[in-house]
Parts: sequence; C-alpha cells; structure tokens
Amino acid sequence: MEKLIITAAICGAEVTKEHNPAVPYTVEEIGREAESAYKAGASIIHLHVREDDGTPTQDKARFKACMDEIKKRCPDVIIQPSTGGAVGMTDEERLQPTELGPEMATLDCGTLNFGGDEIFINTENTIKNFGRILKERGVKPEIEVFDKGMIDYAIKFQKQGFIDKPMHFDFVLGVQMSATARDLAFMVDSIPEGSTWTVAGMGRHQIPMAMIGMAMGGNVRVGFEDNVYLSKGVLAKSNGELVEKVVRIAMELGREIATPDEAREILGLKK
Ligand code: KMH
Ligand code: ZN
Repeated sequence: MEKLIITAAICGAEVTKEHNPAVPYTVEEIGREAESAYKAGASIIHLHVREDDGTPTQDKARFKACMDEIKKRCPDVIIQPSTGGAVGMTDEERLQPTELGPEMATLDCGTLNFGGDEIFINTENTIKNFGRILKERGVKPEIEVFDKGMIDYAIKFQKQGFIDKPMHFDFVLGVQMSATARDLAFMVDSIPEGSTWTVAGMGRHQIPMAMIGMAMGGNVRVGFEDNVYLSKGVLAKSNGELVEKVVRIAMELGREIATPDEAREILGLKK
C-alpha cells in the first residue's frame, strides 16, 4: 500500500477553548499546535486562523503571520489553507489565503446544513469560481465532500475545466451524511480512477473512520477541527496526541507514514 498521508486540522473555525483549552487562537498557539502534529507525523496542516479572541477570520495578513510561524517550526510541511472559512463569510473573504501562494487549499463542492440554523453556502458559481482561481494560482484543491452529490459536482466541474485531474478528495463524514463503513466505501467507489482520497470523521467517528480508511489504503485527517477527544471523556492535550494515536494504529496495520515530500509525490504537488 501507498504510504499514509496524515492531515492535521489543528484549529477549525467553530471549535473553541470551551470545548478544549488547547484549541489554538493566537499565532504562537497555532504554530505550537502545527508543530506538535508535524512532529508526530502529519505531513499536511489544514489551516483555519483566528483573531486572538478566537473569532474566525480569513484575513490575508493573519494567515501570512500563521503560515510564517508554521514554516519556521515545520519547514517542509504542506500548508493547506481553508477556503471554507466560517459560515456566513463572503466568497471574497474566503479566498484571501489563496493569494499567499499555498501548495494546496480546500474546495468545498456543495451547500450543506451545518447545525442549528447554519447553512454553509457553496453555489455552483462559487465552486466554479473558486476552482478557476485555484487553478490560475497554481494551488491544488482538496475537494471537500460532505455527501455524494459533491463528488458528482467535482466530476462535472472537472469535465468543464474548472478542476484538474488527478483530483484529491476529503470525505468529511458525520456532518451532514452519516459516518459508517458503507458510507465511506460508497464515496471511495464514486471517485474517478487515479484520484487520491482522505477521510475525516467527526467527533467520535474520527478514529473508527481513520482505521477503516487506513485499512482501505486511503489517507487520514485528524485534529481539533473535527474532534477534541483522545478517547471517550478524555480531552486530547494537543493535536499531536491525535496524530500519535493514528500513527500507532497505522504501524499495526503496516502503513508507513509519508513525509511531506513523499506526500507531495503522492498528490502530484509541484515543488
Ligand atoms: N468551517 C466550515 C464552514 C473547509 O475548511 O473548507 C467550512 C470548512 C471546510 O471547515
Ligand atoms: Zn476546515
């Protein structure tokens, strides 16, 4: 099997210090959490940033400060800014970090319910526009899939020239769609041959989905954005602890861990 790419989603836009005091807000805290994940074996940092008080922001200067801090601590790690940001942000706000020339960024391929009255809006025109801009800026999209129709959108927009092949997908299970082995198998079976994929299970689904994904030959995303617990009722002290847990399971499954450069190779990122 291919080496395992571990993505650490260290911060997110919704989780707070009330959920887990180790959730990072400041530039220093974001650097600390990225470093803990990187040292444990993460080759990609999926990045949201916050103001010092925890407010989510897509501000370009704030992203630059955080990315510089991460690069200082983890020189070769792949930084993957979010273009999803937080619910309610405008497309222009969301696109700001792509101006900083990251190697990757997310591309959310559909609209979905995001809890309570929240709707995370990604219209067809938003997806096409984001795809076009990422392509123009040489940024590889990680296609965020919250249900099967989003794979169909990605394939349609790839055919129309807004997304390049080979495509890389992140199956986010447990937000809108459920998180079962059947769900994951259906997603994996629905993407074009030659694509790569990773799985992100929400909350208590994080480790079970990671285990199934690893056994299937896929890649894994863990981190506070999706889950703040190391085990039932036990808060993780850092993102690194969550990555370490995945590494232990990977060792048992015989999956070696990809370095950032090996991940670049697997994902076809230009260096
Ligand atoms: N915070 C969500 C509204 C992404 O990073 O692209 C969007 C999100 C997906 O987290
Ligand atoms: Zn995100």
